[in-house]
Amino acid sequence: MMQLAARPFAYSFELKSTALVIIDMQRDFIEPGGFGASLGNDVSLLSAIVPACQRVLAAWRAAGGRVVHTREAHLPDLSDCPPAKRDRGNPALRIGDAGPMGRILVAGEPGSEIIAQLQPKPGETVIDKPGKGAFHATPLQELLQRSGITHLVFMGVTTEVCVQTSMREANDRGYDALLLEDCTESYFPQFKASTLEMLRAQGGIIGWTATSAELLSAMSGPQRPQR
Ligand code: C5J
Repeated sequence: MMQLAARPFAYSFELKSTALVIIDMQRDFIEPGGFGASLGNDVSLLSAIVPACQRVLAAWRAAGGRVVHTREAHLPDLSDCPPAKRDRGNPALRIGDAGPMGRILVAGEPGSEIIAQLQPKPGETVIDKPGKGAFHATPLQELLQRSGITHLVFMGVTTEVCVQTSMREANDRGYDALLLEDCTESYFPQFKASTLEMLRAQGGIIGWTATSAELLSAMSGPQRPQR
């Protein structure tokens, strides 16, 4: 059992029953010239978390922990994209339109790929999700249950959209979920700050938050289990 300093109180987990879930670290959200940038967002805010994510992913892999990557990616015929999602508002580019890195949020397009620095390794799970949450219309719950996973450590983007939705879905399904504060980001700093607050309010009503340093310290400490 490992325990780390976290908010609102300590978070305990066993590596064998915990998955690291990396939400939507895709080129279109994070790299200049992608979908996020084309909407006028400052993507440097998001790319700033990449080194911290890399440190956590490297330590998690070295410890032999289970890794799940998600991508927000629709089928090429958009049959899994409800009109309510595609038609919302009046953006310059809609899901499925040709953007700077291929068709926006469509599986197999360059922009929907995970950034090079966090590329999945063979054996790691990659889930394409049509919604904001990682559980909605995906096999994630079944995969986690089959592997005896009860705890989830989250990183990724964006904090208040796909990360928060996934954490709330995880909470409803009975997982103990932790979000790494410096491994998640939003195009809107005030939304990130509010999301961290609301997730851990009321005694951790949705889950816990901690820094990557706090997690890495717990993983390198004397409590590290022999597997
Ligand atoms: C958004 C996401 N922001 N991955 N997707 O549309 O948070």
